[in-house]
Amino acid sequence: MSLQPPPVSSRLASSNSAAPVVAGPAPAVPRPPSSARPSAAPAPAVPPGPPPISIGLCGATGGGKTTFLATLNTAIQNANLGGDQWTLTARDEASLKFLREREAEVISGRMFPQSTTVTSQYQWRIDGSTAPARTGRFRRTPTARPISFVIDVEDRPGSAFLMDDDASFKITEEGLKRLADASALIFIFDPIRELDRGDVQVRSNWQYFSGLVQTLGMRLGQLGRLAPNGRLPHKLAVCVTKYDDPKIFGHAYHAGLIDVDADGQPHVPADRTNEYFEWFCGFAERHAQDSAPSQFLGLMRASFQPDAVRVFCTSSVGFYTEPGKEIDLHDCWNVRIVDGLPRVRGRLRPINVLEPLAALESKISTGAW
Ligand SMILES: Nc1nc2c(ncn2[C@@H]2O[C@H](COP(=O)(O)OP(=O)(O)O)[C@@H](O)[C@H]2O)c(=O)[nH]1
Ligand SMILES: [Mg+2]
Repeated sequence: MSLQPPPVSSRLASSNSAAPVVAGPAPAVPRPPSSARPSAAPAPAVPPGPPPISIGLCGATGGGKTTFLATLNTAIQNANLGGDQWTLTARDEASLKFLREREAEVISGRMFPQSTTVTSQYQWRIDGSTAPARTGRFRRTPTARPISFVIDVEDRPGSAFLMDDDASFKITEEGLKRLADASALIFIFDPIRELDRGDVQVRSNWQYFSGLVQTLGMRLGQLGRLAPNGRLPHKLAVCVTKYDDPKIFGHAYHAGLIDVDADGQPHVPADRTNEYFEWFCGFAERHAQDSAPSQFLGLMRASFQPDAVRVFCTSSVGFYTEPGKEIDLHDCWNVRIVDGLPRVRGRLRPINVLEPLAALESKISTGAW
């Protein structure tokens, strides 16, 4: 394995230690399934099974929300190859169609999903176990716990989260209600947006997050559903994604924030994700010439219960490894540009796609992440 670090082109920020996010004692009860569906079609009969956990999938346009969903089944199959035992089952035709079409597109076609223009609702049942398989992803869990849950998630255009009358896509009243009623939010934080926006008028991740948080706060406050300390009641997984991108990876590696795991894939250790996020915000602020990334951190910490937030370092495509060889850290970007468009280069190896969902389920069902 070539462990020589990739070159670094600019100075690195020093890493700050972040307060660890610890589990709180009180488990929240999953909300009952919402009867609302965005389409005008009559709601189908609810299939038997565990009650859905309603998850609001949020984040800026182009951040990787649809890719995250499109790679979920591959994440599950890869975890099974590593010793876990998970199944993913679509609960309705639309969810099945998305799974089959997007997976074929990204695996066989090596294409990323087209940009999302309408809102679609999906429900997938996930069954598995945290059994401490020797080589499995979830091997840190001391005792086995059978897991069975349904995620109920909507994929919508990112501009919806600006909550702005001028935005190109305006969220419906029903969509807003579903986000307010959701047990959990997943916010896909797009680091490339921060690095590329420069001083042009491209909105930061913080503006999307702020639109979402402020609007939900007002809505839930009006309904008397904020926590006694004024915070939102949701569990929050912030997926800081695309860390595979060469604009970030070499810098993060040199900052000592990346380990190469037994599976040969570079990971940010699970107990250092807050540190990674803080490091990235400092790094990005030198490119962006404003303080939006730090504003994001501040808003994240102030708007949710401290034990209700967890940061994940996600790459939906993972890292490239030449078949039959070990990873070359100088040449491991799993994306290549063909005719100006990004294409998946090799085998798909999603990192921290299944994990945030399993962690949210655990937090909601047991009170512990
Ligand atoms: N490097 C890298 N790029 C990604 C990843 N996921 C998505 N992308 C890129 O981000 C683009 C937008 O992704 P998409 O899922 O459509 O974003 P959405 O608008 O939030 O749904 C894709 O076309 C890819 O170029 C990832 O894991 N790594
Ligand atoms: Mg999308």
